[in-house]
Amino acid sequence: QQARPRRIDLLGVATASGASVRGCGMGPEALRVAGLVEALMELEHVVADHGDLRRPQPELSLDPSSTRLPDERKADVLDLAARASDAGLAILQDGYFPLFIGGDHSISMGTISAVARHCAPKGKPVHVIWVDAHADYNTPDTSPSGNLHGMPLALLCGETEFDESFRGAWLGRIDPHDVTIFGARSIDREERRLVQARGVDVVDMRKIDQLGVVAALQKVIDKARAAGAHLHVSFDVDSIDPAIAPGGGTLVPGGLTYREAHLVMEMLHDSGLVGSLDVVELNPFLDHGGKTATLMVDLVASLFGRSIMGEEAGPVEFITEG
Ligand code: NNH
Ligand code: MN
Ligand code: MN
Ligand code: MN
Repeated sequence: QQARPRRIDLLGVATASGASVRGCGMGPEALRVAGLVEALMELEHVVADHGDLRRPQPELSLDPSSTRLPDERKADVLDLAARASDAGLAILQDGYFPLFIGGDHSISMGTISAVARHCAPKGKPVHVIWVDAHADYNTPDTSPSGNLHGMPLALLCGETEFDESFRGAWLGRIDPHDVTIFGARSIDREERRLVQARGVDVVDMRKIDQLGVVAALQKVIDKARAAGAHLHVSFDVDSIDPAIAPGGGTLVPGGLTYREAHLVMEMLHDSGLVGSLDVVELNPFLDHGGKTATLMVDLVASLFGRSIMGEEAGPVEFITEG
């Protein structure tokens, strides 16, 4: 059980340049409108909102063929990742909890880079739990879509340099063995090969169904605790079942239920290991009246200590003996 209150530093990255569908650049604002800051303050945390990183978008001409070119979108992704990395590092070095709100999942190239840069000099291991319907472990060679939000984990794990711009000093790296993909149910063929070859831990939806979410997640928490790791949670809204979280551009059926998603956050809170969080891929344009945004605010509140019976109840004891 972590001590309260915490100082939480909110940083939006307002972009959809890594995604196939426009709209998740509005994600940070929707989370604020849904009451993110108020929910954290209600839990007695102190919140500092740094506002949003964004890139000025060049004016599109009336020529219908003139949409944003892939190279321009890539430049957006790289620039915003670099800036998110520097801003996140500054927050961590001040001793605060960075809460990154996207934006598409390409922003995690920067946010996790920040965590790696912060922890590496101190010899502190990092474990990343990537809660997502997808593995996001494509490279430009394996990606069927070319969308950069399908590639951040591969990049962070050093699969590819992409190009010169990725050799910048800003890029902190992580080891594929220090990553757990949780909730996956859509992995591309070549991507799956890569994930298996690198030994990335994949807790897919079938495993969650068979083991139950408690046992499946407890393994991840135990591993992170044994390593003495800083646990980074990268939460893609499409991990949740589309029936209750329609506000995403790449929905896949068969996701986490309402209570499974909350239990994940409640157990992560009780672990006391979580040091940083991403909430990504919320697309307010596709959401149904703020349903997904509101759900995400409630899930973040669970991660920061909201519980049904209040904190006096303490964490539930699990019977672990067989
Ligand atoms: N795997 C697909 C791709 O690389 C889909 C990625 N889309 C996501 N990832 N939303 O979380 O294009
Ligand atoms: Mn993702
Ligand atoms: Mn996804
Ligand atoms: Mn290793």
